[in-house]
Order: sequence, then structure tokens, then C-alpha cells
Amino acid sequence: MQLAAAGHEVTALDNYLRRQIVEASNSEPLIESPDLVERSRIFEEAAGRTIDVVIGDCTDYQVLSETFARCRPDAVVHYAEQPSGPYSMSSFDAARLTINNNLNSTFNLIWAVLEHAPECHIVKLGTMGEYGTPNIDIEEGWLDIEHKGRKDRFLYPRQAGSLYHTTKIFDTDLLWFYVRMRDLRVTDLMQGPVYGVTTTEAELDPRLRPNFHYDDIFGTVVNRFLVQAVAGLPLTVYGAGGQTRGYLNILDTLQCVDLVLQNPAEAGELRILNQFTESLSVNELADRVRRAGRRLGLDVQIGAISNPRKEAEDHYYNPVHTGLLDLGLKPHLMTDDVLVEMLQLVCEHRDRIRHEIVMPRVRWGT
Ligand code: USQ
Repeated sequence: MQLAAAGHEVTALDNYLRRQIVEASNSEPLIESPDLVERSRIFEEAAGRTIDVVIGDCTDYQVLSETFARCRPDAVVHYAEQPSGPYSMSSFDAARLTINNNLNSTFNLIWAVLEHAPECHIVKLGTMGEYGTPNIDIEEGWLDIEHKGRKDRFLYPRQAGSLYHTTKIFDTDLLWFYVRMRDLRVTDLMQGPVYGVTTTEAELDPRLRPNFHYDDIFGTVVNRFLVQAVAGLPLTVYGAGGQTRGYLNILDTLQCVDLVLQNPAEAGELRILNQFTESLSVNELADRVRRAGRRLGLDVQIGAISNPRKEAEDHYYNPVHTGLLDLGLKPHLMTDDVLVEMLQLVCEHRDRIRHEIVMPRVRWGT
């Protein structure tokens, strides 16, 4: 919507996979959203701009090939991945779906670009989770190594904490291979957990709001804490709560995509950018949500529970994130005012909160 509003010709291709697995996991979002065809119609009415919608599966090469042959895009933003760590760890079928969907969609995209639009800039949504939590500073994608007196530059070592995050490592490797062999131009956005309830274009009509999940499988931690605060449930800090991640507001995810589209990677370049604006531990997040809740008269409790994931709960974390700032990113930080505003929006939908989908249903070890 943001790109269309700015005057670009936009085609959106989707097969509703996330909707299907959300429904199968009994993880309905807080805010109901119409399907893509309907959303594009609502957007057109509100903004006077068209978004061409194709309902199809990116793991089907024919679909991608035909779409690329027709559109010959200048750029493509690859969001077509199963995005949930917990889902990918929930069963054999979910793990297999994650591998099949995420790798085949990326592979097909590469070939559709090679076949129909070799100059097209591929913007791939990666994740900070690819790096894991190493005991050294995390660089932006690459590491200069000196070994036995010689030096070279390699992809930064990656060791993810879920199968989903691991598929993103595979994707990066696939893209890097074709960048080397076929001179693709690629930007890999290593995104941290996103929070936020609305965007500029979504303000045109509440039915255009982004997906907002608060369950244990599809909800990210900040959005979950906001809903828990409104519902009067103790905030579910997993384990010791020292897990530190780089977070960003949904407004900044859009800003980052826009900035990299305006400043494309060179042919034969895999550009990797760490996409987050501030690092916080889970305990710090919980404290902030409690503080913001107090301003609305909410008595927010924090209820540490045993960690369903296998992850370090107390670790070093110092990732570089200057690339997007250098391109012009103006961060929207997680201030008390921002949290209060989000809590107010969540309050409008408090009747839809289902308590039974808040506690963790997926455990890494089983
Ligand atoms: N956590 C809690 N309590 C909760 C939920 C989460 O303590 O109720 C903790 C988790 O254990 C983890 C941290 O909060 O240490 C972040 O968890 P999350 O669920 O918000 O994010 P994550 O599973 O890491 O995945 C999300 C998105 C994924 C994206 C990733 C960026 O779902 O698509 O790739 O954020 S990152 O984490 O940087 O890899």
C-alpha cells in the first residue's frame, strides 16, 4: 500500500498460506482482516491507487514465471515465507511445510528473476535470528577473518534457534550462490521482531490494518505483552528474561523497505542490512509495558514461566545496525507514548482476546 500510494505500480502475489496455518493452529488474530482481493478494493476506494492482486503459490514455478513475464518488475520484495519459529518447531508436518515453502519459494523467485527480469532488485526478508546469540559482536552480514596470516571476507557465521530461522540461513546461501554465479542484485534485510498495530496507509480504513497476532505461535513478544496487559494476564516472560533482541516498529519496517528500494544493490552484490532500531531484553520489554499500562490504569503483572524454547537466557548481544541509518532511516523508538497508543488500540478489540491461546503450546525439546 505504501509503494502504491507513492505512485509505484504494485503487484501482490499471495496464496493465503499464513491464514491457513493460523486457522489450523487455532491462532486467530486480534483484528479480523478481509482477504487480499477485498483489501486491495478497499485501498483503491480510499487512496485512489490500484494494487494488482494475483492469488497463487510461489512454490509453483509456473505461477511465478507467468507473473514475472507479465510484470517484469524493477524490484521484488520477498515476504512469501512461513514466518513463525514456534510453528516450525511444532510437528514434523509443520517443519516440512516450513522447509518446502521457504526454500522452494526462494528458489523459484531466483529463477523467475533470472528468466524474465535479470536486472530486478531482490529484497529478501531475512532475520536477525540467523546470527543467533554469539559471544562476539554481530556484524552486518559479513566478517573479515584472518587465519594463519591470510585474510578473507565471509558471510558472518550463523547458528539459528529454530527451524524457521534456519530456513532463512539456507535462503541467504542460495541467494549468495546465484549472486556469485549469475550477478543477481540482492538485499537481505535481517529483521528483528516487529511490533505495532497500524501504519499510515492502514489509517485510511481500519480494515487495512496489518495482521496482529498475540497467540504463542504467530504473535511476537511485544504484541503479546500488549494484549496480555489489556486482558489482565501476567506478562509471559520466558525463563530468566535476559534474552535480548533488536526490535523495530512496523512503521520502520516499511521505511526500511522503501529506503533499500530507492537505493538498490549493485549487480553481483549481496547487501546485508541489520534491520532493527533498539536492543532490549525480555525483562526490559515487560517493565516498559507495565509502566505504560500504569498510565492507562492497568495493573500489569509480570509472570515469568518456564521457557518453552531452547535459547540462551543471559548472553552477550551487540549487533551493528548502521547500514539502514546511513541510508536515511529515522527510527520510531519504543517510547512510553508509543506503547500507550498501542495499548489503546488493543483496548478497542479487548472483547476478541482469547485467553486460551496465550500460554505456550509449542515446546522446542519435544
Ligand atoms: N518471548 C518471551 N515471552 C513471550 C514470547 C516471546 O519471553 O511470550 C521471548 C522469546 O523467547 C525470544 C524473544 O522473546 O527470546 C523474541 O521472541 P518473538 O516470538 O517475539 O520473536 P521470534 O520467535 O524470534 O521471531 C520473530 C518473528 C520472525 C522474525 C524474528 C526476528 O516471528 O518472523 O524473523 O522475530 S528475530 O527474533 O530477530 O530473529
